[in-house]
Amino acid sequence: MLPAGSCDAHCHVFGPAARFPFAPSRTYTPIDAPKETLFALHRHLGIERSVLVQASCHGTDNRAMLDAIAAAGGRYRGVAMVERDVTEEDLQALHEGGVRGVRFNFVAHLGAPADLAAIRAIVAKVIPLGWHAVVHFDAHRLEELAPFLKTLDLPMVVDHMGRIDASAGVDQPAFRLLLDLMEDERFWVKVCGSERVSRTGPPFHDAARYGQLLVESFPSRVLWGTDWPHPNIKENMPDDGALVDLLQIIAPKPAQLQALLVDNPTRLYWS
Ligand code: 0GY
Repeated sequence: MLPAGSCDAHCHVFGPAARFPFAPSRTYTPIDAPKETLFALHRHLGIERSVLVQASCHGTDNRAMLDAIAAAGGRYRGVAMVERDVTEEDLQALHEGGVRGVRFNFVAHLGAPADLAAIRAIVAKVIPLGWHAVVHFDAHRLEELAPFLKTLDLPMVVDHMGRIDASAGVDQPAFRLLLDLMEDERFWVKVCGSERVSRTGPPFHDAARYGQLLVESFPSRVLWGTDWPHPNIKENMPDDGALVDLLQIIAPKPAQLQALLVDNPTRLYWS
C-alpha cells in the first residue's frame, strides 16, 4: 500500500481532441487520454495527488491540463510549457490554475529543442513566482547542456533519470554527469521512466537499480510518477500497477518511500 498523500509527479492528460485540439507543431498524435481516465487510474492505484506535465503534443496550449487540475479540487498541480513572450499576467493565471513549474524539451523525437535564450527569458519571469524548471533531454545531450543549466538560478527537475541507457552501467558518462549535477542542491531528478530507460524490458529491474541509487544518494530531491499514458512507448507498454511495484526496488525503506511520494512533492508543489 502507498503512503497517505502519495503523489504521481509525472503524468499527462491528452485531449479530448474535440475539446482541446493537439498542437499543429506536434510530432505525434496520441489517442485521447482524458482526465476522467487518469482520475480512475489514480483511485485504483491509491494515489491521492498528482502533477500534470504539459506534453509536446499540446504545445504551449495548457488548457487540457488546467481543466484537469481545476476538476481535481487542489489535489493536482501542473508544469506548463510557455512561449518566450509569455506575460506576467499569463503566468499569474497559470499559477492560479495550479501551475508551479515550466518545462523545456530537448528530446529529438519531440521536435525542435528549446531555445537557450528563450529559456533565460522565461526563467527570469517565473523565478518571482517561486516556480522551478523541468528539463527533459536525451542522455547524450547532457554534456553540452549541463554548463548552461548550472547558470539558471531556480530549482531544476530532470525528467526520467536523464533518459540514460540502463545497459550502459553506472559509469556511463550521462549517469556520472547526472550524479554530478545532483551534487548541486538546485537539481532534482524523477526516478521514473524505467520503461524508457530499460533495455531488458518488463519488469524493468535493470532500470530500477539506477532509481534506487538516486534515491539512496539524494533522498530529499527525488520525485516519481507513472508517466501515464506513456506517450511514444511502442512496445512493452507498462502496466501502471507494475510500475508502482517497482517502488519496492527504487525506494525499499519506508522513510525513502515517504520522502519520494509525499514529502518531496509537497515541498516542490504545495508549499
Ligand atoms: C514523457 C515522454 C515523452 C513525451 C513527452 O512532451 C512529450 O510529448 O514528454 C516521450 O516521447 O518520451 O515524459 O511523456
